[in-house]
Amino acid sequence: MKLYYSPGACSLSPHIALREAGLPVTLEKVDLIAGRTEAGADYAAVNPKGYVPALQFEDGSVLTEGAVIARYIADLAPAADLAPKPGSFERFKLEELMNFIGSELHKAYTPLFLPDTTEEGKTAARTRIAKKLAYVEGLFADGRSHLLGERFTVADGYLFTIVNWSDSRGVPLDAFPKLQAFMARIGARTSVQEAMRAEGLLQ
Ligand SMILES: N[C@@H](CCC(=O)N[C@@H](CS)C(=O)NCC(=O)O)C(=O)O
Repeated sequence: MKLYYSPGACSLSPHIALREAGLPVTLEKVDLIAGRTEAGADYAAVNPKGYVPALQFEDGSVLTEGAVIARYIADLAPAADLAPKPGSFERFKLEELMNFIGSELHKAYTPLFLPDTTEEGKTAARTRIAKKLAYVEGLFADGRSHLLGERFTVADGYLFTIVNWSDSRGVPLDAFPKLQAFMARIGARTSVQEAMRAEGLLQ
């Protein structure tokens, strides 16, 4: 399998999942502005949507949408226990989280990456993000260490990936101590350290 990624982008989430699953993968960096991969290929031929991540299989088929790729990886490696059993209520709680992170949190950060967002637009985005992070902080109110309880799932890797943008995008986390502790906990995992190192984000 080959994961098309951009350093520190949302592709870090399936990258973490692949390392947690212990699945062999090659990485190919994408220049999102030029629309080319580091091997010089036209990235639109891999993912016509133009964005990362994309996971390509030996037969050439491609899976896109990070939240879906992460769940696919979890189901490819059931022994790694990265997601509850398909069809179970717990699995739907995972789906609920993945959908929330993908459609609400992930996309709320997007204006902070766009060159044409005004200062007012950025302030409004930070206000919207803070509301969503307050909801996430509440999920940890019962003392749980991970989103679904005490074990790591692909939702934790996805949440870590998105909230990890906060510092560089001027999103304060001071009001969310439990979320900060979660970020430190997930950031210390071997899979996360390895993935970040491989993307050139850590020494
Ligand atoms: N719905 C997609 C969105 C992916 C996405 O927003 N990717 C960003 C990086 S985090 C990107 O590649 N942006 C460049 C672009 O849209 O051209 C998913 O969840 O996988």
